[in-house]
Amino acid sequence: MNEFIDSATVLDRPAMLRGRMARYGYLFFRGLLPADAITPLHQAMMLACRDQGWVDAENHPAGQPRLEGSPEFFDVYDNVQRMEGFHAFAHRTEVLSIIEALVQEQVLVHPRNIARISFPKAEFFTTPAHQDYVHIQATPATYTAWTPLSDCPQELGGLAVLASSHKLGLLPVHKANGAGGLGIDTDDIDLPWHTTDFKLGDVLVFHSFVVHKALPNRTQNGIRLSTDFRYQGVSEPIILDGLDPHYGRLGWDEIYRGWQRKDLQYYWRNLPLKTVARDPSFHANATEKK
Ligand SMILES: O=C(O)CCC(=O)C(=O)O
Repeated sequence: MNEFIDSATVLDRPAMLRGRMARYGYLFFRGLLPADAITPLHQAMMLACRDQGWVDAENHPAGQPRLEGSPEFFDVYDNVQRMEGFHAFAHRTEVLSIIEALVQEQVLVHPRNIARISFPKAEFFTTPAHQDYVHIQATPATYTAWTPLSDCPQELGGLAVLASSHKLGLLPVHKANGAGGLGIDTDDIDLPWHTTDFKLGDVLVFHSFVVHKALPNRTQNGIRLSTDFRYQGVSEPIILDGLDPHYGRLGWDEIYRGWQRKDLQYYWRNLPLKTVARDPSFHANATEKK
């Protein structure tokens, strides 16, 4: 795997950011966010794991790996979705300015914010190579910001991008284990994978057509916590359920109970959004994995 190209040095050059995104399909920023913007969320999520007996006092996994989407997963994940700090983290100005440079208009932060909890000893469930568009839909000009909530060396299961693969258009999908449940066969694609040993504060932004995957968590007892948030320009259409909480289990009223900040609640309702229905055919037509 090659090392990511670091765009932290060209942060204040919007045309350069757009140029690099057009060329590689991603922008990586070393040290974009201060540690104190991240560690409280890491601690809160670990505490939510500890409350349910998923981790011990050292934050080491207790018992079997918990897999996203399994019934017990929601014992913790519903509580993460309730956290004001988790949703507020999607609105960091450092990230919003980058997206604004890309879309060149007012930014819509998708309310459907996602956190990942990746256990060791669950390699089969590592997020497969995929393009986000099949899940997000509506407009290709959607960007994901992926942020690990701690240092994330490759062995803890960071994210890797198939550089420039957004230029290949939409690729066929097969059913797969791991987040999203859809994978792409990349064996015959002659493009390089880029990744890094992520440090606390690093942020990876990528286009919805770029192929990316998680690396397996090969540590003995480390849990990788990360967030993935989506952004687009307000004039682009958005899928209707992109305005719902991730997994749609809780209503926003339930999630917002006890929050301090009103400006982070229902903020999209004041925007002139164009919503479109979800196209179910990506999942419906996915082939079995060879
Ligand atoms: O963090 C992960 O394992 C998956 C993140 C990702 O690829 C995505 O949400 O599109």
